[in-house]
Formats: sequence, structure tokens, C-alpha cells
Amino acid sequence: MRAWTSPDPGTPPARGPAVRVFDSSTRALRDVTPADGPARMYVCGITPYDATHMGHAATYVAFDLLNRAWRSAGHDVRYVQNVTDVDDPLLERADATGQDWVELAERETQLFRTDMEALRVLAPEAYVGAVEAIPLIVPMIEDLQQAGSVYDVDGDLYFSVTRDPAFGEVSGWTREQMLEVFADRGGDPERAGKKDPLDCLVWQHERPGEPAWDSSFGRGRPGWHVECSAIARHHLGAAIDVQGGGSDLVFPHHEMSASEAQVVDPDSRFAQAYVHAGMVGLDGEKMSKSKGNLVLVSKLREAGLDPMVIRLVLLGHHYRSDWEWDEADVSAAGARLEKWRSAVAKGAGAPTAAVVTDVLAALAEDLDAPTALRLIDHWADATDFGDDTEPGAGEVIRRLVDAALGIAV
Ligand code: 5CA
Ligand code: ZN
Repeated sequence: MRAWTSPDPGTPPARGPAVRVFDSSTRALRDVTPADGPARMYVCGITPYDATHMGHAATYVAFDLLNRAWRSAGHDVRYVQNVTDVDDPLLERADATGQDWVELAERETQLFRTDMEALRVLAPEAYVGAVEAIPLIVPMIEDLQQAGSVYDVDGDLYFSVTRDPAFGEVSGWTREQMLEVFADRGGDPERAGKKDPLDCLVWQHERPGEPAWDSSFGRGRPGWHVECSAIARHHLGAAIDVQGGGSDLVFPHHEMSASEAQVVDPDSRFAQAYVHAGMVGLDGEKMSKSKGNLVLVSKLREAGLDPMVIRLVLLGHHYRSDWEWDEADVSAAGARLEKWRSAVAKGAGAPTAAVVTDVLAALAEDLDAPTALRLIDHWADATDFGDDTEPGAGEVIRRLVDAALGIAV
């Protein structure tokens, strides 16, 4: 499907260093310099209802920082994102509210696009819906069948997790930990007839009143995890650099999709790094559609808030930390943006060379946006205070915050 309109990625005033990010799988920082060719990144997209809340926005802005850090280091980036435009929660929401599921998904996906544009998130090269990907997903399930890792339970097809010797390595969790959350996160550990309670659905046969598509294993629809492994594999190949999403996807989603990919392509680890953004909360709980405690990007935009202020609020928290949306951060970010804008507008300003180096270094070292913001603050304060040593300093900083942080001043 169509992505959103990408902002100009800009060019930073200097080249940035090699990029390292925290890999959930090895629990260490990992150099994600692509071996050859472009960096390949797959980030799990929205299930299109109740979009775009601040948790979604924070996650996509985090991976936008990675995209920009790679570009600053001189790499091209192939970025792919999906839209889970058919799945149980979407169908349930459509049902509960008397809407057509296709219309609901299209409307919410469109809203998400406009929010991403407003937040100046670089668009993926391929933006792929689950429905349109069914012709890719079915052959992936056939490949899994060929590999002897799929079995039938009353017409539904399950993936045998034990067929991947590396199953468990993405999350590093014990079976007990996995079993504890599996049911809450779309799994069905209790279903009779499964070989292992952790096995996951790859194809669900047609249910009355639900959408279904033809396949070599009968009419039905794909399971969630195989959607992402099939889309990533088709658009990026068997071994990608970064698999990304929020930390709620570590298990089962990223564990399962990696295992499915690795069973089909046993010679490659699916992703070099599994990178996860922290959870944004509100009033002491994770912001989530199921709880309904949402702050929507579009609502704040409608109320006249500058999207760059929203982006600055998000960037003020390290992407890996869990944090709470707090109205007070909005006015602080507004003041910060004003300060930056007035300093940049002066033209001449405080020296920039060290600022440029340090901001790019902070972002290349696990996307440390809070440090980058403080460095820009110091420059703006010095400039505001009257330091006009460097002619054209404002333009250098404007380019820097545009390309590296996605902030238009
Ligand atoms: N469609 C699937 C991924 S294939 C999905 O998880 N959709 S979602 O709409 O629930 O979430 C979209 C993205 O936002 C995911 O990467 C998810 O991890 C992230 N996300 C969801 N809630 C939050 C939150 N409260 N804070 C941070 N990120 C979140
Ligand atoms: Zn996904």
C-alpha cells in the first residue's frame, strides 16, 4: 500500500560515526553497520484502530532516529513496515462498533500516515498491508510445511517452535516466562491438539462471518507472526540488520517471526539486532487500545499543538526507557523549540563543530536523543546569551537538528 509522504531526510553538516544499538537478544550494544549494501530495517507497524497514540508515535520516532543515524554515517537504508490490516483485535473492534473492518482499517491507516508526516518520520520504502501480503504469506507457510514444521489442528495450521534450534534466543526468556504472557498476547497455550503450548497459529481456516482468502491449505487467513516474517523476507531478504518494535513485541511476536524465518532459511540469523522501544504509559498503566487510556497525536494536532513540540516531547525520553505521558512536558518542549528557533534565526552564533560531533556521536550510541537535546540547548543558550563567534552557525544547527533529529526549526 501507499506509505506516507516522506520529509526530505536532509544532510547533516558532518558524517556521523558507526551506529550501535542495544540488542535485546544478546542484551548488549551491537554495531549495526551493514555488512554490504544498504542497512535493512523492518519495524512492526500498527494494527489500524485507535491510531496514532503516543506509544506508537514514540516507537516510530525511535526507529526514525536509527534511520537518520545510519544515513548520517553514510549508509543507504531500506526500511520496511507492515500494517496488520486483518487480525482478531481489528475484527473485534469493527464488530463491536458496527463498522466495516476494511473501512476502519483504511481510515485509521490514513490517520496514521498524516500523523507520521506531521511528526516528520521518514517513510518506509515498502509499506505493506497483511491483506495485500497474503500472496507472500501463503508461500512462506508452504515453505514452513516443506521444512516439516507445520501441523494441523482441526483445519488450523500451527508452527512447531521447537523446529528452530534458536527458538528463545530473541527474548532470552524461560518457558515459564513465555507461558505467562502468551495467552495475553494473542497466543492460545490451552488449545487441545497442539504439540507444544507455545506453538503459534500460521493459518486459521475460515470462520463464519469472517474474511477469508483461498490458499493451498483451504480458505482462511494468516496468523500474525508469519505476516511479518513473510513481508520482511520478501522485501529485505533472509538476514536483515534490525528488527524493531515496542518492547511488548519481544515475545511472542519477534521470537516467533524470527523462528519462522530461521526454519525457512536455516543458514541465517533473521536479524543482527532486535531493537525495542520502551512502553509509554498514562496514569500508571501502559498506553494501550485495550485499556483505552490513549493520548492521540491527531487530537493534539487538532487542538493546534505544533507537531515539532510533540516530537520534542518524545525525543526527551531515551527510546529504551518506559515513561509516562505528562502534560507538563508539552510546555517544556514548546519552550525548548522557541529557544532553538530564536537562536537559529540569529544567523551568527556559538561555535558549532563540537556540537555537531557530539550530537551525532550521542545518536550513534544507542540513539541517545536526550543527550543530543541538551547539547543543542547549550548551544542555543550560549547563542542567546550573545555568543556570535561563528558566522552561519544557525544554519549549521538547523541542518543538524533537521537531519539527525527530524526537528524543523
Ligand atoms: N501490528 C502489530 C505489530 S506487527 C502491533 O503490535 N500493532 S500495534 O498497533 O499494537 O502497535 C504498533 C507499534 O507500536 C508496535 O511496534 C508496538 O510495540 C508499539 N506500541 C504499542 N503500544 C505502545 C506503547 N504504549 N508504548 C510504546 N510503543 C507501543
Ligand atoms: Zn510485526
